[in-house]
Amino acid sequence: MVYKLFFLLLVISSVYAADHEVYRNCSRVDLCSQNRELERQERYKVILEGAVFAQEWQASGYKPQTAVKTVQIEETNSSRYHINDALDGEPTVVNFDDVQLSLTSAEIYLGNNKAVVNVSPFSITFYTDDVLTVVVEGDRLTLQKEELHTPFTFGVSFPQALHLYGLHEHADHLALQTTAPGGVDPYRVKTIDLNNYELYSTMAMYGAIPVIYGHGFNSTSGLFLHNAAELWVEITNNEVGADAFFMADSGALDLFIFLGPSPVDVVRQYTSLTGVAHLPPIWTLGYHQCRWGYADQQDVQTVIAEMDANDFPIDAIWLDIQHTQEMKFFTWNSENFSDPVSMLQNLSSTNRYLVVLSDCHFKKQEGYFVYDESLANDYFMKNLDGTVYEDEGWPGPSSWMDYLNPEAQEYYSSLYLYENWNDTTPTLGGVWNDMNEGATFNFTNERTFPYDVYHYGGVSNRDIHNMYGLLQVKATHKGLIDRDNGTLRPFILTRAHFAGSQRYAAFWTGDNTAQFGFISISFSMCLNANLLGTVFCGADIGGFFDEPTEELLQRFFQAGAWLPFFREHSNLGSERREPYVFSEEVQGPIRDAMKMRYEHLPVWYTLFYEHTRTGDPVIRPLLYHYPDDSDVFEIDDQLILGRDILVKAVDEAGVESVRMYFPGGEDLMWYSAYLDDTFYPGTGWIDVPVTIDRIPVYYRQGGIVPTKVPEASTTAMKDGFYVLTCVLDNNHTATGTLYVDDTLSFEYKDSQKYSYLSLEALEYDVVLSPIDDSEDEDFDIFVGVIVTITFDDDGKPVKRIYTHDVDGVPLVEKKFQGKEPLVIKLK
Ligand code: NBV
Repeated sequence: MVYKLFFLLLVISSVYAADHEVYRNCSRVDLCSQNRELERQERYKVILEGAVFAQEWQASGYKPQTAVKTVQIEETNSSRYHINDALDGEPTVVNFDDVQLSLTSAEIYLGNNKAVVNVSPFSITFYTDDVLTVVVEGDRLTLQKEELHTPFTFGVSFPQALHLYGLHEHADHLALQTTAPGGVDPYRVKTIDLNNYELYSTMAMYGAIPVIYGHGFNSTSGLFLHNAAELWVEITNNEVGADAFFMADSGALDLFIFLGPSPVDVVRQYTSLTGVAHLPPIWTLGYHQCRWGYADQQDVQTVIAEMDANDFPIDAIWLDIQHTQEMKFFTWNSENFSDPVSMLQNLSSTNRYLVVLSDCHFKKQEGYFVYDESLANDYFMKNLDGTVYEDEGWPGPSSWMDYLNPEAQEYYSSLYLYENWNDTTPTLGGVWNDMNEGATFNFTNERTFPYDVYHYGGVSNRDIHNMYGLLQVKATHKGLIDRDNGTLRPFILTRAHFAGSQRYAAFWTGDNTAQFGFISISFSMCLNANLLGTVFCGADIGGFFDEPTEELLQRFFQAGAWLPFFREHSNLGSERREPYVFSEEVQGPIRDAMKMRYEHLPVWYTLFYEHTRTGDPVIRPLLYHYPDDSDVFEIDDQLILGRDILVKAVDEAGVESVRMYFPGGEDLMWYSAYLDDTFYPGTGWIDVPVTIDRIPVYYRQGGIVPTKVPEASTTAMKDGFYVLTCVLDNNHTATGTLYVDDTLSFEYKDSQKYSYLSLEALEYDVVLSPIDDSEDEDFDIFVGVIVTITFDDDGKPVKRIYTHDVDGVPLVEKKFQGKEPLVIKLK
């Protein structure tokens, strides 16, 4: 009864605007209000005498040479907390080419980069090819010491930048807006369960990635503050050049500077430090059906049956908190989920997976094994006086696992083992770690942990608040790896995320609202995350809060199908909105959007693989591939999937056309992905007609897009043949890539069992050839259909569809296998 009342209150309190009484603005947080208007003045002197500049850190991985610099500024005998776990191992160090010391400066040379430490006024300036790109300003540097923590501030300017990007997570435009006293609050970077988040706001949200990039013509650079305390960042966009003023609540001033010089370089430099996602199991790239409200095992079966009966592809169904016994994670509700194993077997017989929610707080109840064992072993977070920290969570009074404690991590991981989590099987293929910002139901403290709670080793939450979620998913990830003896790739969805979380989990943009603006903001937020290495991102299709109109739902599906993580989800008590509950008229465009997603799974999978090699984003803002076209620097309601597929979100009701930007210049054509012979040159803004049936999606001329015929699930599609659509450029060539492996295991990594192919079309030849020398003999690749698009002398597209080669041999009879290139002659 108590819980029912609580749910009711939650639903009623949803008024679709964040509660500004609960969530503090700058004026209510000392760190921000006391530092924001800090005067510029010289406070510190650099003593160069005896200084040693011997080496610099160098990121490991695919190594853009010499582009990552570190700067650490600390008091003598400092007690500042330095975080672990964000970096993907220790970066390697390299020697500088030269260091020149004078009375006024130290000049440090490496490759085409130079760093200069200026004594007075103190600053550190970075140059690439003699162009000044990053300035760490000494006149806004402060190192403070409070009784319980160590705040600091510093300014950084990007003299070449026209815009700044990063500082994820905010429901804002991709290009950061100017903030200033009397105007917009600084960007707050703190993991918070921001209920009812608003559009175009600088308020803190679930994720916190303290990375900022500056981008202008021919120049991109960036900075990563390796620190997990709360931050506020004031942004000033000047006519040319942009500044950021960082106010940090605690911890160390530990910076990595990225010297680019292109957007591709900075992203690779950052991901070479903090790591990349491993390949997701392919089913996680399919469609996920979720709602807070699948309350019994029968519902699970019915939803899957209805999706099948109505021809909607699906790979996974999700259970929210209701699957548990009294909100005790790692248990099943004995009444409504009385036979989970049968439920899982049923799912498995349809090739579908289950994902279930598991939070990080545990019911304070004697007899609940997780609580008892954690208490006995000292695995919970503490108050200053050493007692166990307790607050309100789902189950009522709860305690939170202290993942900083290595033994607690190990214990938490072990909970995922089949022998510890009763009635689970590999069909329970994924785990959803929600509320791991440290969300609590304590409204007096912004619904999150207070700072005076403590972790293992007496570390204050203040010093690691933003990485609590990272620590949890790290343990979940290990748990799932161990559970399946390293044979299956884990899938985890996390709400909180930090630098490095990408190595373990996908994330979604949390509790959004059923409004059109939340469609385009999902593009903007996921693009930002993709630039910061956190590629596996999606949004609740339809909007979590409120009820979408049918048109809104259709548009959300159409856009969401082009985000890496593709899931419908809705609030408790919302109306059912599985695609099949609507009239056939409404279902049609949704079904088409979902099938379009499944059709393009080879593209998604290949891009995720390429991300594991390079750190490149899967979805990209236009500026990533067109870095010198300043018209695209602020576009964030369009994305490019990889290099070749341009997508525009339709985020207004009742529109008959949308304004869309086509990049690349007049010699580059963008051809309709629906193969309906519409196309546009890359000459900029164009009004593109739209109907409710589909949103604008275009293939880049010069690209080859590998697809498959969509079926009911990714498993059903596994052995299907490929369709290669080649949009030939003006030289009659096109190129692409295709990656294939067993879709589920780590053999691609551990034993090089994969095929990674380059695709080349030249006139009437299409050639598939291996890029690497891998152990690829297990994979037969059939190309059943080749579509070529050429442009005739009048500039009109000509589409040809081939199912046979020039000798009349059906294409499906020719397979790529092993290491020999496969040449297909069409004419
Ligand atoms: O577990 C319930 C919800 C979940 O459906 C949603 O996706 C999360 O973002 N969860 C938040 C807790 C809600 C607390 C009010």
